[in-house]
Amino acid sequence: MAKLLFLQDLEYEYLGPMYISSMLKKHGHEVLLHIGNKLSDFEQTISQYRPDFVAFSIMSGSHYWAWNMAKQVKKEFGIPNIFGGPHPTFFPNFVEETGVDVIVRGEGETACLEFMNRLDKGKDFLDINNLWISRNGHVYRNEVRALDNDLDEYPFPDRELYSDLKGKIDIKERNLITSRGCPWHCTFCFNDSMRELYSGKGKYIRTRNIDKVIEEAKILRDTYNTKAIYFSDDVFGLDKKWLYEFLPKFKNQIGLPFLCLVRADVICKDEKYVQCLADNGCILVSFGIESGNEDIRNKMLGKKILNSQIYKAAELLHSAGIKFRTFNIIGLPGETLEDAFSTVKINIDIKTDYPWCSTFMPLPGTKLTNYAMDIGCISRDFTVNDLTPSFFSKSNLVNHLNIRQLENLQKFFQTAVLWTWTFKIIKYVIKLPPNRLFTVWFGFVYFLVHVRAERRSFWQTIYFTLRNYKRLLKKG
Ligand code: B12
Ligand code: SF4
Repeated sequence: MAKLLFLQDLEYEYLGPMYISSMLKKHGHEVLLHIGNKLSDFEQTISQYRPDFVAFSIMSGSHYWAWNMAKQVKKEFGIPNIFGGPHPTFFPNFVEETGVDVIVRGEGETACLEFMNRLDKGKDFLDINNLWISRNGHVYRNEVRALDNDLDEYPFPDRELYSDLKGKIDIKERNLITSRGCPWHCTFCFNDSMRELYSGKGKYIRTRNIDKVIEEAKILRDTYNTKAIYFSDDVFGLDKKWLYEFLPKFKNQIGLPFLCLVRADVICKDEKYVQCLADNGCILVSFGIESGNEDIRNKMLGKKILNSQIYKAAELLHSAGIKFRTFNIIGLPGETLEDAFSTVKINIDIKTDYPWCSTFMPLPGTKLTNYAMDIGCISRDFTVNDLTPSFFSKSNLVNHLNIRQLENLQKFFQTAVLWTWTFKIIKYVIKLPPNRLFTVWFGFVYFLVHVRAERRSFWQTIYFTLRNYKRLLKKG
């Protein structure tokens, strides 16, 4: 039996580590997760538990903290580290950074199990697929293995992994995933790169067995006192036949309200879809508008959704009584103020219940970032380590017309959409230099929208925000 200790800064249940953990525990290994901020928060657990490796699940922008922590753990305790998640998947050269030992690319259940089995048997692991290993100045790079075709072979995510959070934060609503993969090719999304990574390595889109999903939902409801389920599939119900069989069963056997992610074109191509969501307990859907300018949305972002489809989808959702949240991006390469205003306008027109907006996050290597480099608003030597830690903090674009005003508009986006009379004033206010007051105002409105959209408890969300504020917005 080998021992793994996940360290995490954000007080949030990540599905990735929970999937890894259940797989490892099923095969007799030990896994623990501890949430904290400074080394001193972890010292006692590390000394008592003595893991073989410390593990981190990381995203680009938020990887600095993990990297720093891994170095400190190694220095103080001599314990090596392993990193997984989107950041090492898409930026595997992270393995070359000081102090990094092992990274895992792509889906991690089987790879991590093989790794732990080898540790347990005292065998070397330099040749395990999906793993890149840094040792004695040399990097061992292994290919990704074929995707596991049957997601039902995985045990359910290990919800006990986050027992640390019990009583600390409000988890009335839990994430559950019914499928993996997405067939679209939006240029700003990880799916495009993920599909490329796995090209020729098996079926990319996989859907779980209906009864297994129901069984997992039952556990969430009965054992974990879950009050609502967030289906966190990239696009929920891609397979309509599956969906129309699943939802009535979900309503009859589980009866919990649910939230999900959809696409405006999927909604309006089939009226039965919205009705079926509404009839079976859907309380909120979220979908991406990204930009109000159709050319930006479709030519630059590859979204392939028309304005008319967005208007139609909103109409259908309003009449079915389902509230919706829209995702938007401001500060896209080459975007003018007028383009950004059109994004605000379309959200006002369709009466979005919960607008959401970030600045554009230029992940190096994506088509969109290459375009930003081509038109000169990001320097050619921009690396992932230059990213601001959050897409709510500051735009990474330089030499871009009106970028400071666009950055300010992101801070006032929700205000302008929800209280439309402010839009005219905001157009003037954003001409002022970015400042702390704007950030504080953004934080306040974001908080209100979040609490209402996800039906979070007001006080527990305040508590969470205060505890995690720095971690969300600062590097390291
Ligand atoms: C839910 C979610 C969040 C949640 C939870 C994060 C999480 N990791 O679960 C929250 C709200 C915290 C979040 C925040 C952010 N997110 Co987010 N989020 C997602 C989302 C929608 C789902 C994640 C999920 O549950 N996937 C399902 C599980 C099963 O997959 P997984 O997490 O990838 O895990 C598998 C593998 O990666 C691997 N693995 C993961 N961890 C580990 C660890 C080890 C040791 C091993 C061996 C393997 C391993 O094995 C797992 C099982 O196969 C994804 C999109 C997506 N569909 O993945 C974006 C996504 C992960 N987010 C993304 C980003 C950029 C962010 C932010 C960094 C944005 C920002 N700059 O502000 C912030 C971070 C803020 C902060 N300071 O922490 C990007 C990451 C891109 C990248 N290159 O890193 C994604 C991919 C969306 C996108 N833009 O395309 N996010
Ligand atoms: S539809 Fe959504 S999940 Fe799919 S590629 Fe586009 S942005 Fe990504």
